[in-house]
Amino acid sequence: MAKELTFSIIKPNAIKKNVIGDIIHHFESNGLKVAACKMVRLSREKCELFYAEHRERPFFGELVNFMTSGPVVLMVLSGENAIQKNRDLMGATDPAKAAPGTIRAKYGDNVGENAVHGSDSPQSARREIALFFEPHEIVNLS
Ligand code: FUP
Repeated sequence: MAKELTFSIIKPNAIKKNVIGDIIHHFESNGLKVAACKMVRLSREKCELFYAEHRERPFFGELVNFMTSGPVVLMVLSGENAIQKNRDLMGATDPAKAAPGTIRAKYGDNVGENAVHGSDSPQSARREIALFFEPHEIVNLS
């Protein structure tokens, strides 16, 4: 399996819990490396663009309100099979259904405020990384 890049967000509820370090530790201790990282407050416009595929869903407004309610940490993660590995470490979308020990089981509050985002395919990863990072901001890790 070749090295892959994926996109990760530590969401506002996890930032409030002061667990940025623990979440990054989940990644680093499971073979993923942080290739880019910044803490920002998302604008509504950028957040709506990021979640465009969910625009017609009933939870869209609440999702954008939540994701713009406080700072988030945006990261590019690098490693073997990084997209699936990150999804496995996050756990199911609904924290109540997430396997014990996963990030969402530990820090998710509900299906909306579920602590972390991770790309679900190579296409999503490319799109999401390009939305938030310039190529020169991503470190080439070996
Ligand atoms: P995931 O890929 O696990 O982040 O899940 P989805 O792409 O299905 O959902 C994206 C985001 O929409 C979730 F992180 C939170 C939000 N969401 C809700 O608020 N309510 C729902 O019922 C489903 C998703």
